[in-house]
Amino acid sequence: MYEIVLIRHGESEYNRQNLFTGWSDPDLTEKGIQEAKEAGKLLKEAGYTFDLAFASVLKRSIKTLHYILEELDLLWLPVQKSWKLNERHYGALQGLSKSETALKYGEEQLHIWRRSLSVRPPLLEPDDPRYPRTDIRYQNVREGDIPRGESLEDTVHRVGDFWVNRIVPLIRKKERVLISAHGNTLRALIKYMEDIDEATLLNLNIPTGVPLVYKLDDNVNPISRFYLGEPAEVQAKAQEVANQSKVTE
Ligand code: DG2
Repeated sequence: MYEIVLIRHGESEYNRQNLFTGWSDPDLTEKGIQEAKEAGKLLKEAGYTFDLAFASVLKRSIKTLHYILEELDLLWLPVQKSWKLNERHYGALQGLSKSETALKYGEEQLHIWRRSLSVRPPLLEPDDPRYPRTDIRYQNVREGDIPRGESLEDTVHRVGDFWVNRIVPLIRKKERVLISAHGNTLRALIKYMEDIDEATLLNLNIPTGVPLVYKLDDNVNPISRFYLGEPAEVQAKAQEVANQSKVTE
């Protein structure tokens, strides 16, 4: 039996302002830093340690990992960063207010854009400054692979591919792995691993900065998952994420 720990980064500046983030690269807020440190403390208290960690190439994921590793006295740990763990690309919604978008298009449409499996957001135009083709961190990514907006299903493909080819072989070698990623990257991974139905997926909200532990069987298939931390607090944090679709938020 194996175990892996996943975490969504702590609160970012865009989360605080309730803006669609995707591949935008805002920093952590002070609260986000505290959430990351708290996650590190929880992991330490529960006796977790790691051999290797993963992050996306976005600073909220990288810094969250750094604060966790600092709490665990594991700052020396090898870290692999990949764009394949980036947040789902939110297309032309990136940078817009979620509550103002709900006001303009309705809460139902907003919920579909945020939580459905196959609906893509409005796509970025290729000449949009938010299209990251010239961003040096993506210089080795094939142009056709750089998204202009993704459905969760699109994200499931790239994250699933990364899981199977880059992470599962390490787990089989008994490497203890920690992954610092994003709300929809983790929803995509959960969808990939458990093949949960769309109704469940629509209501699956990942709180910021709370470690999510997966128990895996000998074939690296999931047996169970649970959050570390006080269940009522974790539930309240997940509900906060759900409420970001509301006009009044
Ligand atoms: C959020 C998730 O991503 O947003 O892209 O706005 O995890 O990087 O903060 P994260 C974003 P929702 O899908 O919850 O609206």
